[in-house]
Amino acid sequence: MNRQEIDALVKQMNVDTATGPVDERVQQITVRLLGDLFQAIEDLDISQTELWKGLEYFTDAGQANELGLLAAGLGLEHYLDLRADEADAKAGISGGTPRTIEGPLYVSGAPESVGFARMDDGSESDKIPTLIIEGTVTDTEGNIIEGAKVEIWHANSLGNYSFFDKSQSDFNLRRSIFSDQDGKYVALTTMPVGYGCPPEGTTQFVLDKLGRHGNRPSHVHYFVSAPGYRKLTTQFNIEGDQYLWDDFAFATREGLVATAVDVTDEAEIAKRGLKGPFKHIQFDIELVKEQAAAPTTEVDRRRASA
Ligand code: MBD
Ligand code: FE
Repeated sequence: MNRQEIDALVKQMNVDTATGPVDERVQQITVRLLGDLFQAIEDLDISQTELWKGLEYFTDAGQANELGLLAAGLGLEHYLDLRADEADAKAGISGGTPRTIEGPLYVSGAPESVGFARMDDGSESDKIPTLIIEGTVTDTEGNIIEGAKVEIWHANSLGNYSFFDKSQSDFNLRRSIFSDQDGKYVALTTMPVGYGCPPEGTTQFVLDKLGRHGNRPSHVHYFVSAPGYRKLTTQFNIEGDQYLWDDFAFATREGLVATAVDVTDEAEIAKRGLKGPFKHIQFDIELVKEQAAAPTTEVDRRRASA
């Protein structure tokens, strides 16, 4: 079949057969995606068996709750960031901390505090280095922003995230810190280790077919929001990790690489109320003012809440 015949067929089956109210947008997208799919079946001569294997794959991936992970691993989520950057540029918006993907492992409802939070539950304190993350939230002119909500989440020493990993305590390594009167936030936590896709999972199954690994570098996620500013979704990825520029989710970007500095100075350790050496990461955040013509940075997607 040629494209004209395909489009006519899809229209006949999914437009002309309407007998009730139509959601025009859903109809438009459905017709387009089906036409593109039929065209791909033609072009690649996709067999019936291959088609059913594909549908069965989505059943399995959905049942395993891995479709969000798949979207990250296939580059769909990063592509949406590149599109959002492009839309911003077109609207004349520039500056601020770069965005990068949310990923599939955010959980809402983390404990809140002002200025400072300890994020870890202490269960890995003797296994991995202590990490202090701190920074200042400002606008793009360097004016401090007090009361910005800095939501932070990261993995433990095994690359696992609480809630999804039921062996961890509730909200371990997840906190919401409001910037203080100096615009500052400080998080006392443990060094994250990079995530790896479940080796027997549905995402790794596809990555294997593509000859790809399913690893991320060590990283820390952020949502930053403040009244009058555009919500920022970002992460920093940590210098020195072998996957820093080989991230299966394509989230590492210029401007989002952080260096974990070893602090061994006794006075510095004492000042922090710690017992031994720690690692320190400075991650300052610049928010862009909300403006009338700006594309929204809020994304409505299903998220876990606890
Ligand atoms: C992660 O921790 C993550 O950030 C992404 C994008 C995908 C899988 C695990
Ligand atoms: Fe992550």
